Amino acid sequence: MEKIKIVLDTDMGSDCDDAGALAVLHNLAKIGEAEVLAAVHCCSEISGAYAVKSINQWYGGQDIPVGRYDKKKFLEGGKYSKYTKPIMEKYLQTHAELKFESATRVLRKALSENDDVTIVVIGMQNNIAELLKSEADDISMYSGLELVEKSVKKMYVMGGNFADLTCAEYNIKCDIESARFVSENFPRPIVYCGFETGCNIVTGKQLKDADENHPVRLAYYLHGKHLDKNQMLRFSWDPITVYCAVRQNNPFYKESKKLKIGFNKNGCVRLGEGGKDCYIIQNAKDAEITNEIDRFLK
Ligand SMILES: [Ca+2]
Repeated sequence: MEKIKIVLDTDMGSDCDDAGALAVLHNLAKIGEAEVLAAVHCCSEISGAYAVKSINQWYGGQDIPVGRYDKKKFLEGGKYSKYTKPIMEKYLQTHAELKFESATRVLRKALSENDDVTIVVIGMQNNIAELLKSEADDISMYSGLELVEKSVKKMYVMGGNFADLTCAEYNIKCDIESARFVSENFPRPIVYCGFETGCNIVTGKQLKDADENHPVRLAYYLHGKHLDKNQMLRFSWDPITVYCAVRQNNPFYKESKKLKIGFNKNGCVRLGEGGKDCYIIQNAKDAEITNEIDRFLK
């Protein structure tokens, strides 16, 4: 079986399903279906990068490079740190403080050292916009755009609402400018996993019985927006996106025809003919998908 080479870009902190998605990714990697080349965080809230690091470490991925967004202040503190800050504090009880490299450098390095890479974005697209705009440096003689052309096979993006074209989805709405820039300039195919894919799929049931120190369990517990206080359940936008990026041909979702997909100035999806992109469409019952995602969310 082909091992899918993944670079993950997450806004871990806004919602706990990013933590669930990282769990799914590591569990698919454990059975040989994926290799995690790098992970980057797209908010300036530093505890988010620590949470990514802690979860990687939990699954034995302590050497996976983790990058952070280090440009302007973007989604920091308060609700963006509700579960990541306690996870960071727990990490720092037993480890030295970390110095994270910038997301742009981590992305450039991963692409300069690998080919056939699948990027998975489960947050905003500021890191990908910065990557595309990056110029040759000590890491590579190629620009970010050239690196993507050379080394990226596809990108999966959790973003957009394809069921209601009058409604802007959260990841897009938080940074419409970057989403528009990426949709217009990314040179490789983009597969969008829209809001409608995740909001009937409620997962996380295995976390209730997990080790109390499990950082993903902590994320779901502390996020506190699970649907039942005693059950660590949450909608599954990000876990589904990771699952579809690793298992690109799965029976649970099918792809739309190829389209030109963009966003208007309010962040709503705009569909046009003759593009290279597509969005996924549910192709199985909610209960079947829930069971499948829950197998890996542990
Ligand atoms: Ca997310």
